[in-house]
Amino acid sequence: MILPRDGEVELIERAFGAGEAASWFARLRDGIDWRQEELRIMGRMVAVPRLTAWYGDHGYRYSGVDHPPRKLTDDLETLRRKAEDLSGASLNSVLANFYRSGDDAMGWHADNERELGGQPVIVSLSFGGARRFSLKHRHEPALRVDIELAGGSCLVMRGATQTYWLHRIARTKKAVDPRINLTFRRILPH
Ligand SMILES: O=C(O)CCC(=O)C(=O)O
Ligand SMILES: [Mn+2]
Repeated sequence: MILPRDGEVELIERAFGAGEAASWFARLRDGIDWRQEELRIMGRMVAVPRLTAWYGDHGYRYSGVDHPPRKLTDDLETLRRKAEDLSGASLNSVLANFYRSGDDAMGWHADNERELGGQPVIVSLSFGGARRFSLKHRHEPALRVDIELAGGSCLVMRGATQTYWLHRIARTKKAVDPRINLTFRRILPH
C-alpha cells in the first residue's frame, strides 16, 4: 500500500511500454489544444506554471477557471478506455497538463470539486520525463509520500484519498524532460 491510511493509491509502473509511451507523448504534445491559463492572485493575473486543456462531456470549474464541455479527441478517447481498463472505474473527462521544464509545477491541492462526488477515482497517466509526485496528509503534514511518476506509468487514487490527502508536482532544479500528464475523472451531471 502506498498510503498508510485514509485513502488508496495504486501505482502501475509500466502501464505502457517505453516505445508506446514515447509515441503517446509526441501525439498528445501535437494533438491537444494546449492553453496558457491565468489565475487572479491577490488582484493580479498570474500565468499558471504549465499548459493545460480540459476535455469532457460536462463543464468543470477548478482553481477559479471555468472549462466548458468539449468532446475528447480520438486519442484521448483511446486513452480514456485504457484508463478505464486499468482502474475498473467509469471515466468521462480528462484534465491534461504539460510540464515544459522543471520550472513548471502544480501546487498542493486535492481533486475534490463537488462535481466529482464524494469518493472520486482519479486515473493519472504520465508520458515523457519523470517527475516527483508528493502526497501529504491534511491533518498530519508529517505524513508524506513521494512517488516518482515515470513516462508510461498509471497512478490511481481512490476512496477517501481526496478527503484526507493533498498532492502536488513540485518544481525541480534537476534537468527533466518535458512531461504530459492526463488525469481522467468522472464528472457527475450538474
Ligand atoms: O501531473 C500530475 O501528475 C498531477 C496532476 C494533477 O494533480 C491534476 O491534474 O489534478
Ligand atoms: Mn490533482
